[in-house]
Amino acid sequence: MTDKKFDLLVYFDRPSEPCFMQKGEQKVVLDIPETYYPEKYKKLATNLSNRFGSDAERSIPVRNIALPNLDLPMKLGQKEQFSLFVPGHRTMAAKLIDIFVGMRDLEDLFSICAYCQLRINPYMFNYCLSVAILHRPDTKGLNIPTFVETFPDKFVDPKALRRAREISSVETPGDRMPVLIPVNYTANGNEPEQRVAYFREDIGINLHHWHWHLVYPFDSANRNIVNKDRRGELFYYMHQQIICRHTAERFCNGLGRVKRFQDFKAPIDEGYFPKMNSFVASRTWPPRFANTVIRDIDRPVDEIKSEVNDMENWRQRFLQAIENMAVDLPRGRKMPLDEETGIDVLGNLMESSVISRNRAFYGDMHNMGHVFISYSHDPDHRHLESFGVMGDSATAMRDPVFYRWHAYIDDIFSLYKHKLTPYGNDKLDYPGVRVSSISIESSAGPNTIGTLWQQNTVDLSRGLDFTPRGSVLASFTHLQHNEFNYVIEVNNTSGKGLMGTVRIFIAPIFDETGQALPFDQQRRLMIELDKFTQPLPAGNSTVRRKSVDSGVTIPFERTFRDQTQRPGDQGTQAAAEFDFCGCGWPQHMLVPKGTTQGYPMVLFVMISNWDDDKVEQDLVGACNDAASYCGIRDRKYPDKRAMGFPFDRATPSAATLSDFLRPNMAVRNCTIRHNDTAPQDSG
Ligand code: CUO
Repeated sequence: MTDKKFDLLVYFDRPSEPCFMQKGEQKVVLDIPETYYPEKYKKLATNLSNRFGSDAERSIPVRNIALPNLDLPMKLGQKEQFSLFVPGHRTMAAKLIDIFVGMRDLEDLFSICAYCQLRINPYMFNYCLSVAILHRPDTKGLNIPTFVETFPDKFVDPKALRRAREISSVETPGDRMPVLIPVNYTANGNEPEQRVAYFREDIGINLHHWHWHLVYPFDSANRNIVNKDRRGELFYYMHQQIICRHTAERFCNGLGRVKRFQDFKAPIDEGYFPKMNSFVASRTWPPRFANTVIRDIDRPVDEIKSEVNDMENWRQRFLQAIENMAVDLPRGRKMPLDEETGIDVLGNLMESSVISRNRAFYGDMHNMGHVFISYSHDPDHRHLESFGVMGDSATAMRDPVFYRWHAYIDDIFSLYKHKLTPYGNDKLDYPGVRVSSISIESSAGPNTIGTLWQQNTVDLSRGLDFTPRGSVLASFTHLQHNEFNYVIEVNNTSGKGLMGTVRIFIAPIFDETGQALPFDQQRRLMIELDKFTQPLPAGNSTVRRKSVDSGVTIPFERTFRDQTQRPGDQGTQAAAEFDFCGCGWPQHMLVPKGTTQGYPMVLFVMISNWDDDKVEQDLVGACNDAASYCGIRDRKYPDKRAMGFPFDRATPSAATLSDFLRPNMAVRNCTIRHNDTAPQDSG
């Protein structure tokens, strides 16, 4: 550990203020080589460093290095929006990531950052530096401040931000009251989709999605950054789980499943008015009116020229590949889609990432779906508008159409899964292990989970450029549930100790019309709640597991990176582990909202044979508590089975979930009961 890597954090403070201004609460200034000042500041260089350095507590010397060619990433204006989904932006970002990752030591990295911070688009700069920090060996364990703190404009109602600015200008830090971020500010009850706005616009969910795409970039000149174990499969699975979770929320709120966005020529029924302002671009995020149709894009400014027909062609090629269970490779070769790796190959083709086996042929279907939708209000740039929220991984989940698009993508993956041989007893059963029951222990009553509204705060000060210093808290309302335990009764009849993987899922029982869900539909709505390895002593035993220990979630304080909750001192192993692990479904959204009367769901548990699941690797020091949706940094995915096992494949012989059960599985009907009263303070 060196101090140098912590210095990089200055670049996450006040992202659009030039880096020669004082940074952070510790009043740091950078001693920047004169040649680094852009033309517009050059004349003032000496003056500026005196002005911002006069009461500084620390000065960081910036090494004068030979600068690489930055023409490509500098093509994007500093006041523009940046989207990972826009091919041109991706290429620029890939180049910049490559430069950051390639810097020979931290001093050089720090130096190139100073130069870039004064010239490069702040969103792109932040993204590329974050990716570099996650992938350079010498920056391991460095805390990247949560994105909501750096760019609160991507998550928070602008009225609340304006109020925060006022407060920071007129009140001293000790006197500042939290600013209230309202709930339900993007539409009223006439818009049915508004019933699930608490899910779509949840800050934690959007942070998770942004973080996931940060950990799994799809473009980089350095293939190792992209080529992670089963990343294509994880793209499929993490987004599939988002769709399951969103569907359950819809059912709890009297909404049906989303209509897949598969007719590219049909109007998109849902409108979305994000009501957010971009600080950097000084623009309002454009809305999409109801019944907008996606159209061919011709935007020279973004170097995009693409036709809706391209999407149709790519889709046809996917359907053909799945039909043939083989993909076309360049130069006429074919590659079979096998049981083991087919989904991973398809995931990379579909997203698509640079490790797509044939981007020229299968194109860029998923990313361009985001692009077509996000430019549907101004496909030829005649109104000089930038992209809508679907164009940014930090904001895309706010828009109802996100779920329609990803549900369709998921349907295509599911066509492939349907082609696979159903799991037989050899895969499903675990001879010698009998699960007699699963139940829920909670304060809400037996087999009942209580949900409620809770209020919490996030510190906005880091993102309020050009305002006086000191913390400015914003208080927001989010869904929460009371902690509960799973209690699983197991009988190991083998006569010796065994190891098992416990897999816990929950799913709706009825569809939107009140009909019992057939198994083939219900299995696709199975939400993974937890997965863990468990020693099973011979004979009867009881496994008791806390909801907060879930293998899909990270704790609330880690989603929001409340620095007061950090364990250990800065630089210690404990702090380092805490720091990296920002990817993970937010714990407060583990279970669906339920209803005030009590929403019926079915809880499922399976114990599989660990010998068939285990991946031999050293996990010491690895962040692995939210591995199901995020994998483990620099390690293999820690479960050999297909993601979503045992529900990822169809089982035509089972009409109901009961038909599917084996002796090593158990189910329990349970109830999610929502307390719809004013939010409780988390404190
Ligand atoms: Cu995460 Cu479409 O991939 O948003």
